[in-house]
Amino acid sequence: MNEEKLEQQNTVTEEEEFELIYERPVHLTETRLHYCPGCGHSTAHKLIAEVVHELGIVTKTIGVAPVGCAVFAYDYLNIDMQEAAHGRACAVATGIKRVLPDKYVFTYQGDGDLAAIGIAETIHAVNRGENILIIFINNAIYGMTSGQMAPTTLPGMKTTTSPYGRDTSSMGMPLKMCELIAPLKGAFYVTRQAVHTATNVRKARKAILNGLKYQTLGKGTCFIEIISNCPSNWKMTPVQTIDFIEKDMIPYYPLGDVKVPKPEDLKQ
Ligand SMILES: Cc1ncc(C[n+]2csc(CCOP(=O)(O)OP(=O)(O)O)c2C)c(N)n1
Ligand code: SF4
Repeated sequence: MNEEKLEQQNTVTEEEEFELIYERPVHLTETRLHYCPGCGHSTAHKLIAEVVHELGIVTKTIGVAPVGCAVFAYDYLNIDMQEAAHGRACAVATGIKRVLPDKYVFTYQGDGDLAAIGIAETIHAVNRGENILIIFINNAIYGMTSGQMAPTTLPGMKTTTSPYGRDTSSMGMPLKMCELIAPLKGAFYVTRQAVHTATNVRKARKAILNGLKYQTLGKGTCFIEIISNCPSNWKMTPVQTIDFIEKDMIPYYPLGDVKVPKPEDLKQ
């Protein structure tokens, strides 16, 4: 074989050399995320963008952004978004869905937003069986405002407002939102997922896919809790947060479905 032929044989095209196995979801904007390294919000955003793309519903989807670290979700998701005042996302989503029933409507809320100031809106929206998807990011703390205790803060967990650890005798037990709302008749699909490992990310993605798909049935509220990391306010490295989620968060907040539709409920 002459040298020229040998060179041709050894020259691989870019396509041959690199098999594309992952790319930035098309419905994420080019805006640089402000989230801290290791924060679960980025992963949750990515999943929403991917699922909306997979279902081909970007022009039919409207999200409601919270107050909290995810306040700029509307800058990151290339989806129609409406900002809601602190805790009011479920009420705003209710209005949007009732006026535009053919749209896929979801809220994206932290635990301070949804389980503290917005708990009334949340419970009443689910109790009415609003046909919306609620995505609830539980990082057991108020992230944006520098780490105050949330309703979801674990027993004994130190925060800026529970510096000696959450004392449940005076501060109450952490609220398990899935278990709290699942018995309501209006709750159609309730599940708790996480985004700290690849396997859990895949499961969380499937849950978001189901939550949006079920909306076309018009049979009630879908509620997806996502256990998420907050390295900055937990005062841990991103790697340490994975351990904390496994050893401390999941035993208190077990992962998995809390309420699933019966096969007959999945008929139009
Ligand atoms: C009515 C009202 N009260 C308080 C605040 C201040 N505030 C802004 S974000 C926030 C906490 C958000 O925490 P969380 O919902 O858990 O979201 P994270 O930042 O952890 O994602 C608070 C108390 C506010 N913006 N509006
Ligand atoms: S403070 Fe916590 S929740 Fe907020 S961006 Fe940083 S890691 Fe994420």
